Amino acid sequence: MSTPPSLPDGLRDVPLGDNGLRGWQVDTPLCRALVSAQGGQVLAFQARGREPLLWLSPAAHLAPGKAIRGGIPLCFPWFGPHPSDSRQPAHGFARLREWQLAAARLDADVLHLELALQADAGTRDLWPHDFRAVLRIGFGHHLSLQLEVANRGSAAFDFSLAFHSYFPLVDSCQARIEGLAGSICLDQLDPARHQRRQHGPVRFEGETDRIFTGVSADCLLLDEARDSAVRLLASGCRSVIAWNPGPEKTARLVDMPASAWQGMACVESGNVGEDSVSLPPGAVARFALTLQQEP
Ligand code: TA6
Repeated sequence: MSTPPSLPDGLRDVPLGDNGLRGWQVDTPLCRALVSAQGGQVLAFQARGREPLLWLSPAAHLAPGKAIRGGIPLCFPWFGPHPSDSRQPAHGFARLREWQLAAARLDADVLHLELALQADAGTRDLWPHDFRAVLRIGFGHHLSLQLEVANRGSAAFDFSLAFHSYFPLVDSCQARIEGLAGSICLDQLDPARHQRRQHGPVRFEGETDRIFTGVSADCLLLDEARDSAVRLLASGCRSVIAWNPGPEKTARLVDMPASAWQGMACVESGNVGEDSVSLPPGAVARFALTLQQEP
């Protein structure tokens, strides 16, 4: 295990909850943020003079091996249920594993973190491939993430991924996503799983779970009740997922208060389903997301 880097000004190692999780508190002239070592998961981000960018459940589990509901969970190396083994964790294992701090630096008040996760016996039991994943996060006026996946094995492997971002809303029933009109959509709630074309903006009317593939993955989440928006600028990503659990599903989620569905929505950027990635041996793939609050 390499020696962790020294922490620059604006970065502190902190406990998360009281079950042994740890993470880092970011506090710079540009922003404050909180990151969990488990999952390399940004839990909170607030640029100076702005509203919080991300939503974190007040009932989120903060315990080893349990997914943390909120912020930006990283779904990797699969999205959704495991393709063939229902015993496997949903959305892959990356959000459940501890990522190592590989580098940290403060540059012109922007704090840059580099977190790494690489294959070990535990991951190979779940997914028999040698990989190294590096998550680079920039904390400035905006929040930016880059995931780099390297195939360190001798055979190609396929994976899917998503930055599963949770955003706060004044009222999810008065919110919409612009930028997906005309895209092909797979409604996860449609038993027939028919693909259809999205007409107009995506709205959250009760439980909403839609996967858009083959898109540019840039879109805008508008919070109409607050007249504000978050622009998602993605590169290397061709899928967007829109999710709100609605009242019935939320009532079944122990880590989410019953009314919380009205104050949040997920707009996720990645490569899922037919956009999944095949990575040859020795190759590296990069996926990036920048979140900009507007106005
Ligand atoms: O991204 C949408 C989705 O796949 C939904 O189907 C729902 O399961 C959501 O992710 C949350 O998943 P999680 O495992 O974090 O509870």
